[in-house]
Amino acid sequence: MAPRPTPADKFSFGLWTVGWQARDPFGDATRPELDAVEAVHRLAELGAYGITFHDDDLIPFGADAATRDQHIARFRKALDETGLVVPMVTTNLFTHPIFKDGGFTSNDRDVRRYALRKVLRQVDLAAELGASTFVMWGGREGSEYDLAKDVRAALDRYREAVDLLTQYSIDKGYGLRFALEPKPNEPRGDILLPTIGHALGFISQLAHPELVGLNPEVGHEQMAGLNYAHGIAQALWQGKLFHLDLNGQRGIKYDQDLVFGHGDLMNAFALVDLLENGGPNGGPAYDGPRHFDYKPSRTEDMDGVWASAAANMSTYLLLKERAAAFRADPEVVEALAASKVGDLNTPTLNEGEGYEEFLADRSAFEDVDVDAVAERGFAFVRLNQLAVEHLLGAR
Ligand SMILES: [Mn+2]
Repeated sequence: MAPRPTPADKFSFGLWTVGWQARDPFGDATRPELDAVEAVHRLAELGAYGITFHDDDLIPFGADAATRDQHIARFRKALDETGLVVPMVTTNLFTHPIFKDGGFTSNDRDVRRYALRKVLRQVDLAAELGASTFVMWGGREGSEYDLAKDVRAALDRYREAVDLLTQYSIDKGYGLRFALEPKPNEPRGDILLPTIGHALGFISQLAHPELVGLNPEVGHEQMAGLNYAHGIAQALWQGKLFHLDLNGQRGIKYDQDLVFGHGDLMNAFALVDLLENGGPNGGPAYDGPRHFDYKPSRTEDMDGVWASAAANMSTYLLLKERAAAFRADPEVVEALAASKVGDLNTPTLNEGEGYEEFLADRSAFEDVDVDAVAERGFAFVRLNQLAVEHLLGAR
């Protein structure tokens, strides 16, 4: 039996996920439009705690002020009725044709100024709805042709935009944190800030790096052939895991946005173990929303949409159960010790030891029996097989 989620599990969904009508580059929509109010109610019934949205998911692009207010009021009423919260909002600088060469980094200055105004308006709405995180996925910030984009100038303009947004949030007292979402490609041939590492490097160049972190997505890192759990670990290590997008991806291909765990299940297991058990004293390493940014496959009808939404949450909870059982298994504890996993926490140098003392320590070098040390096995495969057995319910 799959465990049932409750709001305490902090599961959240993008409005654009369950609301996706399944238009793709080769085919028309296979599902009807989903009203935002219905999405709020259905997600609450399924046990989610939060809903997130791009400005254009809730309010049609170009809507006048009265229409905009109506959409926001209906949405707020649904939130009040269900208790669902809005922990994060994001912005759409990719759908409208004006953003065909990007928003913050378009070669056209008029587009850049328009994009920044659009985002400032959404920052106001984020604060109004009580969100604490503002995500920015720069899907169109990039190029197809290397000579057509001055990447250093584009990064200057990207920085200029993020610096303005952080200063605005500070001056308004919004208390927002901004989270950049890396992706290597799609829809652009090459997107700026393509990976967690690129984005971390960019953040170090900002006016307020303390207010800017990451929103890494499973599939986006895997599209670049990278290890998502490793990327999340580095983001945690640098205090930059502000938010995350959970989904599934099967290898280096187009962005699949499958249900969480429906791609690399072993990596998803390691990820959940890290998030839930990787903190100090074995507690959670991350306390933010467990946010799903997936797309119900084009083959599914509306019943399939809600079944797939529930699948994300039950897969996460099952992996959390399996990870707890893995950590509690005495044989795993022994295997972790045999693999010296915990030993990596011991500093390489002795306390107070500088390079002079270190160079004088013959036991560290001159007297080492290199052949004997080289013969030691690490037994990593045994440890991994224990993880597989827990994952398959054999333990
Ligand atoms: Mn994606």
